[in-house]
Amino acid sequence: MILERHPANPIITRDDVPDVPPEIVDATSVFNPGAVKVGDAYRLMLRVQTRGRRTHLLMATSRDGRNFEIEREPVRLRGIEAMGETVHHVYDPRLTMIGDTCYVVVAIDTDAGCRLGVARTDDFSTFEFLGAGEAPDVRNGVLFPEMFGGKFLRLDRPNATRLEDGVTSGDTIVLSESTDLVSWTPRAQVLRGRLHYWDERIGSGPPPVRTREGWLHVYHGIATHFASASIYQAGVVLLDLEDPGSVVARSRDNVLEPREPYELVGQVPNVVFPSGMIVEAFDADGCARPDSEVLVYYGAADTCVGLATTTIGKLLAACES
Ligand code: BMA
Repeated sequence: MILERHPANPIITRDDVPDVPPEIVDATSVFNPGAVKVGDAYRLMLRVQTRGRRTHLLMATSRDGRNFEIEREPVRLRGIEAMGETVHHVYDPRLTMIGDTCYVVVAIDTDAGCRLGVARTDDFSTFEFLGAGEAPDVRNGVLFPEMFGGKFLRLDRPNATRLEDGVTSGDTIVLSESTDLVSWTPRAQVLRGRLHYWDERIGSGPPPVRTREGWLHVYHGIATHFASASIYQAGVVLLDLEDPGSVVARSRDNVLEPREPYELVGQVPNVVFPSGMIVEAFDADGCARPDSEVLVYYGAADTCVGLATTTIGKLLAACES
């Protein structure tokens, strides 16, 4: 088994979400968290949905990565009003530490489609919204944890396809670069979906992790060729350290798929959606150690949060398969 589910799964459910009136009362679901570990503190940014199908973000903190205390104050992205557009939902945050600053990339549903916005925080209580890119319809943005020649790099997924159920999706992951985190230029197409198999449509999961072998990246794949529902799974790919636009190795099979009742049944059935990943041990050069424990946080059926653990070595081995 590459990824082992935590015995206490799902580790966060709607019952754990505090009421924060008037915004959050009797939450419907909590899923797709971003994750970082700073010092000894594990931090999640949770996507919480209410009965009005409104979306809020809540921070949660833990000392062991398993038991989380959820804050009673929703995250506010200061300055998001400056977008000048009606913002319907801000969701699926991906968290990346660059130096001592935490950057948050969020999907933002507007009348003009889904855009990727970026915010930053130094204390996890005040979040400064930096802006949203011009690209009209793009999702699943993740920042690399370091800069390349003065530029930020991001993996993102253009929503080039509208599925029969009206959901927009895509089958490519693109490497983009920026100097200010707001204007992005596509640099390379990194990955394509594999028609007929587990990852026909794809999107980034958590941000990539530096290893000696390359950038290790967990992504989600969607099998769309089954009659009743799309199946969201997780897989892994290794990107070149110097040239992250090129693929070194890619898992043939998924490494996590919906199997447990809380993954098979819920707001959207058959979904595991990895969005946060914490690596416990790095070597002196800043590369994740092969024997390091890895915690993968994922949304289950768009309803609750699951945790699965593995090691860097096991994920690397999955890429080679
Ligand atoms: C994707 C996104 C995710 C969601 C997933 C499964 O398109 O909307 O937020 O978890 O679908 O419904």
